[in-house]
Amino acid sequence: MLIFLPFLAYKGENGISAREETLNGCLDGQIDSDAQEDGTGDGLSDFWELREGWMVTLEGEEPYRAFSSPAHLDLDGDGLADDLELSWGTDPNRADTDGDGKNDNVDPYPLDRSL
Ligand SMILES: [Ca+2]
Ligand SMILES: [Ca+2]
Ligand SMILES: [Ca+2]
Ligand SMILES: [Ca+2]
Repeated sequence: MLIFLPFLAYKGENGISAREETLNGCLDGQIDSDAQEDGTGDGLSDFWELREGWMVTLEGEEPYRAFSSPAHLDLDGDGLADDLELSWGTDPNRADTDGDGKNDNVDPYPLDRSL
């Protein structure tokens, strides 16, 4: 049985419901008229940050998908903005992606905990 919840089901043009945007702290919390809305101005659209994300591949481990925040430029506070985390392939939710004790911004090998 399909339960139809109009409030949850309504999607803005970027494919994210107003409720989901609010829950995720999108800056305006409004239904978007612009599919490319980028609340943080980091060049990554809200939709992309919430739904696409990118793969994080730690040395010797299975890749996993990480999602950045459409409401924060640097959610994990490691000094690397989400767009830099993307280009480095690091996890925007973990200041120390590989868990070796050195934060991503000072770790010359942020995806290898042996280096
Ligand atoms: Ca953004
Ligand atoms: Ca960061
Ligand atoms: Ca590290
Ligand atoms: Ca490392």
